[in-house]
Amino acid sequence: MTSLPVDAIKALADQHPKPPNVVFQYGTAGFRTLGHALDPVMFRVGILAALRSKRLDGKTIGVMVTASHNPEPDNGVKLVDPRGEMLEAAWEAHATNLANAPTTDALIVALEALVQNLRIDLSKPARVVYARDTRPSGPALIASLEDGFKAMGAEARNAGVTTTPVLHYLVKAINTKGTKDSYGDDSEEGYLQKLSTAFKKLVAGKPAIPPLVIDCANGVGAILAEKLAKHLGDTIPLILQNTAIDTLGALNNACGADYVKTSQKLPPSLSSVLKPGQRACSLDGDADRLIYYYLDDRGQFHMLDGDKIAALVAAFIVDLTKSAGLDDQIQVGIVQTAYANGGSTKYLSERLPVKCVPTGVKHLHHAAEHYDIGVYFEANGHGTVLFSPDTLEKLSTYQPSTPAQSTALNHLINLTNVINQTVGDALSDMLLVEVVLAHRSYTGVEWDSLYVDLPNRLVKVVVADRNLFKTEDAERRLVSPPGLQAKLDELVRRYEGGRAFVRPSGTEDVVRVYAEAAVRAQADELAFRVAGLVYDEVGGDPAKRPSEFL
Ligand code: 16G
Ligand code: MG
Repeated sequence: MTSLPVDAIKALADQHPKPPNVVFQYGTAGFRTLGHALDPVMFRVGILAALRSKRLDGKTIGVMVTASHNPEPDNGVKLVDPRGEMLEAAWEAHATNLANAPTTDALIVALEALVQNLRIDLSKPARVVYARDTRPSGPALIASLEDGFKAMGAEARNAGVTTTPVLHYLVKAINTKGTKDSYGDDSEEGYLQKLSTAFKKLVAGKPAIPPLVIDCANGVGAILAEKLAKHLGDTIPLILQNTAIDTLGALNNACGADYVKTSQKLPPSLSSVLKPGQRACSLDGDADRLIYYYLDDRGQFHMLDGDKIAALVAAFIVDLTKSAGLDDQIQVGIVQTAYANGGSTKYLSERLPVKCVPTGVKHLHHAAEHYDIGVYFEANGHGTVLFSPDTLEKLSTYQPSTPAQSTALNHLINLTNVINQTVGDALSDMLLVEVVLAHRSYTGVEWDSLYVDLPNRLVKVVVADRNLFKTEDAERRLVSPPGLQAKLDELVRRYEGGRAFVRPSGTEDVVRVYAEAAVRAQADELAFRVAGLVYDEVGGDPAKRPSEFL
């Protein structure tokens, strides 16, 4: 192919017309909206994925069809770059541009421009691998995506119904196959083997692990968790809950990681299952977020979120680097966002370098790459640990001088295999957490007591145009609308341990408010007062002002 297959594209594009008056945007999590609205977007994403592959010399590009923790009628799509990472930011704009081309002819013009501007060599091969979650709108959207591949003559591999992190794994495994950096066998089975083998080595010789309850959010995580349970055998008994992937409306409904984190509550479906002191965790709808929790003896709910996971894991890795005699050569660092609980930031920054970046995995991931070992987690439970290429090299060539050093070194090497380094992965993170708990002989109680969370509250304000809100300092301060930040500062000063920030959502037409304070009632009050300021600032109708905005 030396020029675009215009006729093939035209013929198929006409079957996926873009309706007028809708505007699509490739946001932090790709395109995301009601599933039935996405047909034209899928077709165009199929073409774009093929072009991205050609631009990168035929490397395999991933496409994941999911709307993660969103309710069932929503769906979405995102692209995965060759090393298993999020799509390069510059291409988000190209994706948005193609998705909004109003007609088939306009689409062709946009494609021609893209090929020319980016000097895409169309004679290169196009290779893609794609998957979807369990949403009912998935199969039709996959068919539209496949039309996009077909129009471009791409070599397309269907990975079926699987989790987002498995798709990221596959992309990296395919692109590293047969090289010295081979990431593992390029199949779901290869993924399960890799994680479970490393896990078994890491917990060998430790006391039996008590059963763990997993809330699968009635999503694709249920399928993978069941397969994983088989691989793990009796090394860790998994009790799978919320596995109703075929029940309409069940996905993420009153369950899953986002429900637990946002409502700070136990999913009602677990109330008759979970025993006091027992560990449980929730995955989200595509299994890339993880939140742990337990009930204490009085039945009170305690949440162990992404910040707690980061604290647990980072301290363990630091100890291993010390025991291995590598602490002067390998620096461990943390990456968080403004949503990290103030309690966690204090605890971590007294021990390690901590960087704060804007919300969204791509920001965390890239910042974590600057450390030898970068631990990144969003409070919402999305995160992973990255080992730099130098660190991996050091671990494989280092000569330990004592048996204790050798043991610690092996643990570190096994950790690099249990951790999915391409992206946050609920099942991989779950195994990681279980390894640390087993090594430390911790229950949820000891883990929880690493530091105390400040009471906090999230509120959203529906606004006509969230783009009026602009932030700086990793979203911790507003620069626009002018003057609003000064009002917030004035308000926050009145609350002990108070902290609050306002940012436009990257996934919904709302502005989000986060507040924390030394005591619960104050955190709630601060959040609602800030929400009230935001509401008034944008000229919200006083008659419709939510009453809780004080
Ligand atoms: C997306 C992001 C997640 C972020 C969330 C914030 C990815 C893969 N996912 O789900 O990291 O926490 O958006 O949503 O980047 P918001 O902008 O609506 O608050
Ligand atoms: Mg998700």
